[in-house]
Amino acid sequence: MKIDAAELRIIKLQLLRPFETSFGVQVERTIPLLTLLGEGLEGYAEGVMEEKPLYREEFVGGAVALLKEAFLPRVLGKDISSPEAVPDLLSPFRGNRMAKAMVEMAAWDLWAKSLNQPLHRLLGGSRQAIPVGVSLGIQKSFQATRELVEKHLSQGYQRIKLKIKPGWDVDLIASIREAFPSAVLTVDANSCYSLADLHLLRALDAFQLDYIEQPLAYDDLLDHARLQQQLETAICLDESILSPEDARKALQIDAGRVINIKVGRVGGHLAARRVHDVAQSYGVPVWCGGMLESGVGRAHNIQMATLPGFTKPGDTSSASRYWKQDIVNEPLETQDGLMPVPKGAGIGVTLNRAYIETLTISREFFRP
Ligand code: OSB
Ligand code: MG
Repeated sequence: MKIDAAELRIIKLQLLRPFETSFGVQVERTIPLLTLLGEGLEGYAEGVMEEKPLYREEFVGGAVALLKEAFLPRVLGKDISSPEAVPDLLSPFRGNRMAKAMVEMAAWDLWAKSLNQPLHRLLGGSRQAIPVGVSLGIQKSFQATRELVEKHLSQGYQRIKLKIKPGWDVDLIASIREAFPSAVLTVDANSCYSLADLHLLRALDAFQLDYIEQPLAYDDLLDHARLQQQLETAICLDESILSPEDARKALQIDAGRVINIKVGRVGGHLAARRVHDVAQSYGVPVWCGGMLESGVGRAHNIQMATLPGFTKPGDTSSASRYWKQDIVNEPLETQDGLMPVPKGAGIGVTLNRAYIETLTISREFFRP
């Protein structure tokens, strides 16, 4: 498959409502949207990095600079045997997996389209629909949180994940657990605690949480292992896992017992599948996380989540929870807690070009 050209757009998309986590409040996303052109077809991917490095180190400006100056020049005009060749082409450059993932994921979409196959079939997934939960941001009150939980449970979501931060944790969870004794509940701290908070994290053991997501530092495995030893609840790693090697090391030292796989965070589909395989070899369940993606990233995530090890409900909930209007034409909506896998070739969604035009901040075209 020959990659002839690329288009890189930056679009801004307003969230329907603010999304608050321990690292800040998000009201919109600035999304780098990459199109790779080849074989008379187009492959799409979006970047999952934030505008500022609040989640991990990557950020939109850095990704754009790298794509232009380093990554796209390595793939444009190349004839590759499959998308599995893309990570090798980019491997001289360290880190920056979210930016690399954009190239790799767009190449997978293009390749699957060139074979007229849905992407999940090429990745090895077979499910027609994937189980999903929701990630609920920090609300104004416990009452508001209870109402939101109630609403999403009644919509059929199979798991409720609540964002927590110091001062918005044990009492909140006690209140939610009391109101919903049998709901599948989890919490996500986005790295806001340390081992000094052991008493508090141990207090969460009382609420039958399915797991506690990323309680400690974004770049830590060792303290997570020390914490896991002292908790009954499983730790789920998100920020800490950037590669299959990270996953292997984490599971080897029991730093967690669940992994949140974000295709964008680990460098693309090949790496995500390898993280999945490592987890399977340790008997550890995985689920597909999200970064408030538009329909392009969401469709990629859904394709990956069809692999057999994705046994826990993921975060890829209905697009209509995030946007008044999505940038793709196909609705990505859950039914009874299940997200149907798009049926078309590649990622299975098409762009709403007229709408994207109105959201565009900048656009550049690249040739070899
Ligand atoms: O930690 O999983 C996270 C959103 C932005 C950044 C990090 C995270 C999240 C979410 C929401 O939890 C996931 C989603 O609904 O797409
Ligand atoms: Mg998380």
